Amino acid sequence: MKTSLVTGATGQDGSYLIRKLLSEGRRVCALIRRASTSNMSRLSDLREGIQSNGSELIYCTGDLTDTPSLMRTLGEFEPDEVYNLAAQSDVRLSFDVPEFTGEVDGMGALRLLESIRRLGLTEKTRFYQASTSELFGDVREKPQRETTPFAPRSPYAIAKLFAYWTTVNYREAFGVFACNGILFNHESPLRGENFVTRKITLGAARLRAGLQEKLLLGNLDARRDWGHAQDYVEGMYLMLQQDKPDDYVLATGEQRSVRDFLETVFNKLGYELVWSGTGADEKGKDRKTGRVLVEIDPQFYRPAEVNYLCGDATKAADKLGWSPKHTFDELVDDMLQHDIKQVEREILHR
Ligand code: NAP
Ligand code: F7E
Repeated sequence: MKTSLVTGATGQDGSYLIRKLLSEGRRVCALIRRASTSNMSRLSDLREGIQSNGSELIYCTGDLTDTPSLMRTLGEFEPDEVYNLAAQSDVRLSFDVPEFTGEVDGMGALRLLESIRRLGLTEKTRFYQASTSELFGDVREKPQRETTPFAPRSPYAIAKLFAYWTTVNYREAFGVFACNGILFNHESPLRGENFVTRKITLGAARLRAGLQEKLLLGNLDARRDWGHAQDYVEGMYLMLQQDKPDDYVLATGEQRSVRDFLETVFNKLGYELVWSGTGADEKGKDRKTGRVLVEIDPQFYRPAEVNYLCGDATKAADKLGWSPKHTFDELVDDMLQHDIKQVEREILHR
């Protein structure tokens, strides 16, 4: 049985990837950063131990800022694969905690790769690095692909740039089977509530139920290439099953603005947004009732914004046979239906 170690196991992608790896019959070591409060909500239905198909799930404790815990875990399990998904992944927050973000997102990848080397696992352990479309930042080309120059715009992206090149370097210098997945935004009902898509689907569901007055947002004109996280973990897995290590963009090739996302969600709930005002004074009102549903709060603006991202995943399609399965509409429906039910439960438990 092959063993896969997943860092960032409690996050959105970690929870989908663990299910994928278990379905492939793996022994999965899920690295958890233990805290005084539980962070296991996305894994609450997964029991530690042997699963019904013979695969196995093991929870282990570790932190990307703590080399001994990484050495201990890698040494104990000698995994065939490491998927490094752990990160301080909030771009806005990275401007407030730049050093911490660098430690986890940049140095964390180095700590893992150097531990693999020191433990003599360079020939055994394949490594996936969760790289990001944020590397393209102030984009130099449209759409963005593997050869597009990087132009990072945040401490998050700069830390991820360090991790990207560290991954390439360990592949070239030490022969580690190491891959960068340069993933464009991917969302799901398990997305953190601080990211804009989930903030909108949950906020709109709460607003309709009378639990929230309005939605306060930042830059509505930023454009993103949004896919479904379930499709993207398939691509991560495929990258480590190839004959040779390489770097791949995963994206849908479609881009929409935050405003488009908002209008789609509100339409599905029976509202029609009409816009008035400009900049921080802009408001979105319901056409029928005149009720203000959306307002701008400048605290959600970023010191430096990434305005436009749209990926070209041709290489992943050709070499991995990967393509996204969910449409944009299916993604929004999946998130919104989930959040409507979540709000109903919230009301029941009041
Ligand atoms: P996420 O939901 O924010 O999950 C991040 C995970 O990292 C959580 O499990 C978190 O644990 C863990 N973590 C944070 N700091 C840690 C540390 N010091 N040591 C160990 N674990 C730590 O992120 P995601 O959306 O699943 O994304 C997964 C990865 O892909 C991240 O590296 C992200 O930067 C990258 N990425 C994401 C996207 C996207 O659109 N989702 C696109 C491109 C790249 P806690 O539960 O303890 O906080
Ligand atoms: O912002 C704008 C904001 O925080 C998207 C992470 O997974 O994907 C994610 O990073 C856009 C930005 O995601 C609000 O200014 C407007 O332009 O949902 P987000 P992100 O920054 O694109 C990449 C690929 C990653 O790698 C990251 O880890 O939406 N926006 N108003 C807002 N954003 C937030 N969060 N909140 C607002 O109120």
